Amino acid sequence: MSKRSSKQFVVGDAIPNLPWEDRPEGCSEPLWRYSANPIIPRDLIPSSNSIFNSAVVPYKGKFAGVFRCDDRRRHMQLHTGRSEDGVSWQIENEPIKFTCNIPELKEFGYGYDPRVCWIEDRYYVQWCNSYHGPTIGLAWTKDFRTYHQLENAYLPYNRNGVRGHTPFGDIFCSQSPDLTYWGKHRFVMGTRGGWQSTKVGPGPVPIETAQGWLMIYHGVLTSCNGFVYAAGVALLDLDEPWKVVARGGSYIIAPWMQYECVGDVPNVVFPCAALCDAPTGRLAIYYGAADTVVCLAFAYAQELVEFAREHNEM
Ligand code: BMA
Repeated sequence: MSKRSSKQFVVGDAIPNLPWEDRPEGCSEPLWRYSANPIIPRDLIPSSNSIFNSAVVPYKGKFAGVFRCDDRRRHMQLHTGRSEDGVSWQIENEPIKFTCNIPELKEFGYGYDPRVCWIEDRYYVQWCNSYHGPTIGLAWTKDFRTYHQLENAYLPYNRNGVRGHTPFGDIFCSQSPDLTYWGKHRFVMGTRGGWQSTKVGPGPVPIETAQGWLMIYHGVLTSCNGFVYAAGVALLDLDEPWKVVARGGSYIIAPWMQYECVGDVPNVVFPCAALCDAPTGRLAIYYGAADTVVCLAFAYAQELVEFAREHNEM
């Protein structure tokens, strides 16, 4: 039975133990930060220089995830993490070693900015993978122990599903019947004014709602002191997700807190995962701050959709 027939606003499963804090009194923002941010310090594991831009999912009643840990050689690596409550994490000190029977892809160069998505019967991990330039790496796992690497989804100079490791970037949607061959590339959206004027790129795996796909995405502004990474929301058509239904002209989160403004790369918030408890529509959004630590923020899916509509600037 399609989950779409459900009367819930969000299509999906319940996560009864979703990390959550109520909106603080007097706060009218669409998104609010966890009061004990950051949840993961840069040196949680002995080898790490920084841990940020990471992806988590519900796993067997608890949580698991793939973490970006830049090590003290400043090599960008992916590590497995586990958590009972989604807030306190144990991250393996050894990076993930992908099982790969494609000779040309066996040599792992670097991996960063992972996303994790459940499809049918397994978790798919997608990350920025090095292959003669940054491209989109793909693997699946069922247990967060063995990861089976597949063909890269793209030619180099694509990542986050975003065009270009460049001073520019737009969001595209591509389709594949088998996760090897990709096509039907469709432009979704490009830059707009202000906080999203330099480039845009997708954030967490989009959330299916009764009104369309809720996409949280990052946008970049170039200030006189460099890039500023913020995040906003757009609503995409359910059946033709390259069609934008609404797009918020204002951000929902920008680097305001000290831990977002100070770090290896100042002024960065970079969401890579959003857990959603479908019956309540509560969202726990995981984001990297200042390319140094992992943070958590909360929102309601329905309010983010309303925000995109109310602040719509197509
Ligand atoms: C982007 C990515 C992210 C990073 C951001 C800010 O281009 O490389 O990993 O968080 O830059 O440095």
